[in-house]
This record gives sequence, structure tokens and C-alpha cells, in this order.
Amino acid sequence: MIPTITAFERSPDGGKGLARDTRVRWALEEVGQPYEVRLVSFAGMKAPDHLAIHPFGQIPTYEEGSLCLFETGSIVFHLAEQHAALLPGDRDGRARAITWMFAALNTVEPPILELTTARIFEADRSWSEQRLPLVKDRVRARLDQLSAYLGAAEWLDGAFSAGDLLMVSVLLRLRMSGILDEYQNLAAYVARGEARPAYARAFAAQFAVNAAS
Ligand code: GTB
Repeated sequence: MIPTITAFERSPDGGKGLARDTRVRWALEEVGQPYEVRLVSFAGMKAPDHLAIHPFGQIPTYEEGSLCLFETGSIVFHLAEQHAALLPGDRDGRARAITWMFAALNTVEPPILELTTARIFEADRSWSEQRLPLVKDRVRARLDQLSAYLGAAEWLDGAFSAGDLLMVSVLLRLRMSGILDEYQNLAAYVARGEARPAYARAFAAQFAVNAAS
């Protein structure tokens, strides 16, 4: 059965790959699963038929027969469970890769999202200039730790896994801020992720939607 995902009809980033459907597309490409895409507008996301599959009125979603999923972590995990490419076969390696999925979404992504909010939505506030350095330092605190852990390794725990897919996706959002380039090994890690053919296909697919709109 060919699954269907949802994505922005017109992404606010104009196709730079920052909207979260890109990570789902990437996972689908890594496991070699063809998929279809239903594009939704901002108004459409809040309409009852979309809320029935995503209670928070967001993208992406994933539908496969009677199964409807939301939350990119859950969708990537579901794909990783169904196919061999994204999780190691051994019990301990698999548990560690899943730990990195959670670390990407629960520990690294929150301060990065906070930075996006501060830069985009709070820029016109009188206190923005004072707050921004604090928010950036919270991002740096996490990246200091991640960078020290990764060291010269290619991926977080042996072979590329769903943990790397989510971590790279999360870190990509930092590029515009310049902070990623302060960490040579993390910048190289993200570049390795982007160099994967599956990522390139996912990026091209989301870009094509936005180039056409
Ligand atoms: N935790 C959820 C998940 O991982 O699936 C978060 C999903 C989410 O935030 N979806 C966003 C959305 O639907 C799109 S990705 N927002 C619409 C809404 O909430 O009404 C967030 C996003 C939006 C725009 C850019 N951009 O332009 O750079 C990047 C990321």
C-alpha cells in the first residue's frame, strides 16, 4: 500500500527543506518506500477533515490504509520499524538509535525552535535584542555537548540511523543563524546527511512543490 503524507501547499520557507515534511520524505526515501503527497493550505490544516487525522492542525501526517499518524518522530519510527534501513538489527544498537531519535526531538530541537521563534516572531519586540543572545547561548550549550559527543565520528552511533536522520533534520534549521558553522564537526555531520542520495531526493521533491506554486 502506497502511503500518503501531507505537506504545505506553499511552505513559508519557499522550499528550503525546513518544513517537517522533508524529514518524513527523507525517511521514506531511505527505506525505498514510494509515497504520495496531499498538499494542504494553512486554512485546510484547521479544517475538520484534517483535524480528524492531526488534532493540532499541522503537517505532516502519514496515512497508510486505516492507519493515520502525526508527529514526525512517530512517523519516522513507524517507517524504521517496517524496514531494515533505519534501525540496527541488534537489540542494544536499536535501543541506542531510538534514544538518539528522542534526543534530537526532546533535547536538541526545543532550543533551536526557541531561536526560530525569537528571530522571526519576536524581532519587533522591545526586549528582543536583550533576549536573543540568551536564546543563542542555550542553543550553543546543547551544541557544545553534542559536538563533544560526536567528535570525529561519522554518525552518532555506528551506522547511519533514524537518530541521525532526525538529528540532522533538527540541526539544519540552524544554518541561517550561522551557529552551526561555529562547530566544524557538526557542520560536516549535517553536510554528510545532506549528501545522502535519499536526502537529495526528498529535498528535490519538496522544492518542486514550492517552485510550482
Ligand atoms: N512536533 C510536530 C512534528 O514533529 O510533526 C510539529 C509539526 C509542525 O510544527 N508542523 C508545522 C505546521 O504544520 C510545519 S513544520 N505549522 C502550521 C501550524 O501549526 O499552523 C514547521 C515549520 C514551518 C515553517 C518553516 N519555515 O518556513 O522555515 C519551518 C518549519
